[in-house]
Amino acid sequence: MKVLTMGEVMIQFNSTVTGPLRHVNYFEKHVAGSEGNVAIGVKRLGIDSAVLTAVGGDEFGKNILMALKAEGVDTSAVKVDSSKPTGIYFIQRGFPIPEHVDVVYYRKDSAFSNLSEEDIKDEYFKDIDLFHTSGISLSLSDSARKACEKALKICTENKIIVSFDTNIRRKLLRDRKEALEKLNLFLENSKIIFTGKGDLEFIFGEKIDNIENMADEFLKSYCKNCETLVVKLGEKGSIAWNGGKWYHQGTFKVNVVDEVGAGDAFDSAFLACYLKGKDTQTCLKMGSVAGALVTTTRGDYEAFPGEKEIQEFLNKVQGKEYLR
Ligand code: KDG
Repeated sequence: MKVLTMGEVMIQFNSTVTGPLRHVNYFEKHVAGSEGNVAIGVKRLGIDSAVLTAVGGDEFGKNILMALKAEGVDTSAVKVDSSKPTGIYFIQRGFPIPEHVDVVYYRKDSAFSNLSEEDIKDEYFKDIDLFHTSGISLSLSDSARKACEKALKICTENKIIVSFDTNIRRKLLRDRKEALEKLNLFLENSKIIFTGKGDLEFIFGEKIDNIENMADEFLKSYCKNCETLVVKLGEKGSIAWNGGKWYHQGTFKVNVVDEVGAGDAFDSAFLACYLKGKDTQTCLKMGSVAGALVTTTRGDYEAFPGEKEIQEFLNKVQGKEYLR
């Protein structure tokens, strides 16, 4: 089994203290970016992976390649574009809203944003069972979106399972109309779709009372070929629709240090379980464990568990999972 993910892998500068960035003197440097996180996550759970991305020929690009290789992710579909910079971003904590995390991007005109259809080669899809990307990649630039759409076409022609996370980033999309225009092809053609309560509210332009009703509406209106829809609800857990039935999963209580990356950890564990043929309830539970564990350290993927660690965690917390 092999997964190919497509998206911008970046360098994250993670504030070690709270407050406005102008007064933060110390940052931790991490490799991050949603789809790269998923490639690392599934690999830690024993599924081979590759990432289709572009980095600059700079030190940060080298850093990303080093990290992906160290995790055993296949980097043969990584383009090194020496004429463009690697995307970077900063995490500001607790300001101006206490407990809140703000993300500040420096990724305009980055190597990945300049990726185009010509960069998408058939050979990248050889031996691939599942392709995963997200709304972030579709929002970065027209050329990156067209490149993703070419990847989608190759997947459809070769019957590769397509998995998609709506991952709406409000700093990258103006409004729901733009979001729907850009995400539409992937919503229509993906077999597995991950979303979140916030993303559904953005897409429908209204607050949600009943999450299942809203998710049903989402499926009916936009997700023609979807077989599994997963809605991540943060500390309220997650639900999944599959085979005409809804499944529910609570969250695990951990000491949260950094919640960025939790959604990607969830997707990775869910997908790894899915590819191993596990049932939807088990996939949800594994997603929930991985999502909880990565929040216990700074950085998006460092605390992503392997099979053994998931078991150790479950043995310890058995019976203590709960819907908050
Ligand atoms: O899911 C975590 C990502 O959001 C983070 O690493 C940055 O990929 C990122 C993005 O575009 O927001």
